[in-house]
Amino acid sequence: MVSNRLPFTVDRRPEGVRIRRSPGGLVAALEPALAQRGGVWVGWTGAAREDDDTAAGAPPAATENVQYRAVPLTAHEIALYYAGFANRTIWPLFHYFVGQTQIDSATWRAYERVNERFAQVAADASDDEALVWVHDYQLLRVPHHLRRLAPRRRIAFFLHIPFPAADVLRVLPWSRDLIQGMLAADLVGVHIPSYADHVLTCAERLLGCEVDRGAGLVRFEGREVSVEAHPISIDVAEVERLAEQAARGSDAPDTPVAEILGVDRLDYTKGIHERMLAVERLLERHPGLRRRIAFTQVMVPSRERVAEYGELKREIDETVGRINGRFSERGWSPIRYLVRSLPPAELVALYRQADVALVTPLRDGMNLVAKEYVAAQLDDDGVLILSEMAGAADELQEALLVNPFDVDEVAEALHRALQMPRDERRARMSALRHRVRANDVRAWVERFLEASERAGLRARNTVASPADALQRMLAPWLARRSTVALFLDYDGTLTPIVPRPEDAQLSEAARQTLDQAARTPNLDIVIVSGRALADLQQRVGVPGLTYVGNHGFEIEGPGISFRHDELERWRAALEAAAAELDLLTASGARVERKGASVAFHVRTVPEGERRRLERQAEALLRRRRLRVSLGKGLIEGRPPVPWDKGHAVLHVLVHRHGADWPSRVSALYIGDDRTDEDAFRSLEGIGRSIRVGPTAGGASYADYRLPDPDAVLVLLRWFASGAFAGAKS
Ligand code: ADQ
Repeated sequence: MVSNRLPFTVDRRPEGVRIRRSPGGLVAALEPALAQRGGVWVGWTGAAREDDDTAAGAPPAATENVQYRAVPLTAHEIALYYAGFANRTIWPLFHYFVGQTQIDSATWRAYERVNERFAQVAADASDDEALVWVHDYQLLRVPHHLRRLAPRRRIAFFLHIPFPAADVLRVLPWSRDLIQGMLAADLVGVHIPSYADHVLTCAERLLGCEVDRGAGLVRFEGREVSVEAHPISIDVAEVERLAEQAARGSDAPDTPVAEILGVDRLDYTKGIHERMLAVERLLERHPGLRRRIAFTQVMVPSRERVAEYGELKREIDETVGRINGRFSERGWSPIRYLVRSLPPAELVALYRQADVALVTPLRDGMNLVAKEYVAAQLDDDGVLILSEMAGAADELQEALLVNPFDVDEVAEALHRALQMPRDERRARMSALRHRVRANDVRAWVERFLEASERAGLRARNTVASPADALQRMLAPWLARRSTVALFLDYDGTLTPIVPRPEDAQLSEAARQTLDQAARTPNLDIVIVSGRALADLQQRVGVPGLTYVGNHGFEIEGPGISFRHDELERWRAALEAAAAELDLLTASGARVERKGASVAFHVRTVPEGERRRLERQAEALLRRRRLRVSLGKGLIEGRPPVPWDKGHAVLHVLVHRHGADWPSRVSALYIGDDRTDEDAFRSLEGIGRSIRVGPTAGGASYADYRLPDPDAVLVLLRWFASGAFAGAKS
């Protein structure tokens, strides 16, 4: 189990540190399930690493079958990752508070770092037989990092808050990273079908994944990921037991005052303020109800580290004061207001006594208070007024459903609830109770675990070829145009990366496929490289193809022969720089004259000397006013003209197919390297692109991914066979 918080809280008291188990149905359901199977719970203790008295930093000893592993966080990390990205960026955005969403790359980086650390602890605590269940919005990137560290782990993810529509999610600069993060799991669980739909749409629209809506599947990085709705529930038996006790305790005769109840974590998504206004509206419109109703709002303070929550508290205080000031009479105030956490027995007693529960979040993943209130109505009485923006509204259709933003509508629903005939109340409540009892939280845990098993097994059985999946995605796009222009980078795309560039040889299989492709009708193959043109032509050696060398400065192929104008002007500077670099080769460095550029290879230089040499070479190239780029074990100087692989690709397309090529040609670029990103970017929206291999840092302009040159070869074979043309029908 991996969750932001471990299932207990650490209280610091004068007499020492006290560890309390977290109350709540979820922990009560998850722990026994974990204990039954034997497992580890990974999470944060809630204390900063700096104030690490052993008890606060380290989790308590294992209980029965469950061990705890703490993920240490510094106060700075807590501020950025937890109070920052999780609670000021994801929380508001996923609840449709777009204007309140903070966009800050520093908090994003901290979130990524902390998620990586959680994944590391989870990887160390599990093996390939284990199922790792990751929880919630604080840990959306954990499946991604875990998959990288332990590719064969079975991973399930459950999101406890809403998953927003694609148009909302895309506001976030890191929206793709978040979806990719989740989709590294075998199963992604959400509360209700509309959230699952949003996940599928986001995977399709923001990542270009192939999606099977009927089956609830996303094909992502060669794996099939299930996306399913699993509405969470509560510990029904426990609520019923407490309600039973409460009933016995309260034998006071029916009071003439109708009790209305609100219970929430203090949070702006819960609509507490709007709810107060609805009570005010009720009293304005129906003066006869004065002295006859009492509204009790219970709130647990939460996230006190986040500034917005303090402001909200002040705002609610003021409104309660104003409304009570306006309507109170001797011996009666309309609003009673408790700010603290109540023990479960007291909370359930309040539920049991309340005639009406007002559960009106502006947006809520599920909302357990609604279900708890229903479960506590042992005599099937009481009315639930429920926001249609809560996930719970999907199941609890017999409640009075309201739009929580519409103060008039909520006031009218309250009025209706207070007037509702007993028969109607019982009919509605018994239907609701039946529904809640049928889906207890233990059943939810079991169902989710079974679904995870199924998804994990399927993921192991279907070793889907990533190239096959890509073909299916590309086919409809290819079918719209008559010709395909396929651009292929050389190193890392057609051949695996090797320690010494001079050893990168094209496999015989790849050469034969290229040879066949050169003769395929309506297929135009272009090989692109940073290598010198002559070197590239000699290495590939297939006639009839177009070759782009030197990052685009030289192009040759059927009907095209191009050298960038500026090349001649810079030839002397390039040669002079190369001659100077020759003088630095004593310790094993090597100079490569590539025609349009000069490369200085330092991979073979002893570690200790490398940095100094690199700095010297860089300074020397800059003195010659060349553009310097740093590769792995390599420094390169190029003419400082705005020309790169992206420009070259467009030049080939325009030269060969005319300026209006996009209406007739499907241009597809496959590359693995930073310099290929220029081409991906040029083709954004007018062509398509595929990045090969993992990207350090994650970000890429490419539309799709392929894992390695082998997968590229599979795709290339498909093109060479001409089958893409068949896709047109
Ligand atoms: P929360 O936003 O915390 O949960 P909710 O589902 O209502 O919201 O759960 C709140 C819990 O806190 C309830 O069990 C309630 O009894 C308890 N609680 C509230 N006020 C209390 C008080 N004053 N004293 C004691 N206990 C109190 C997130 C999502 C929800 C989703 C859950 C579970 O935001 O949409 O339902 O996770 O997935």
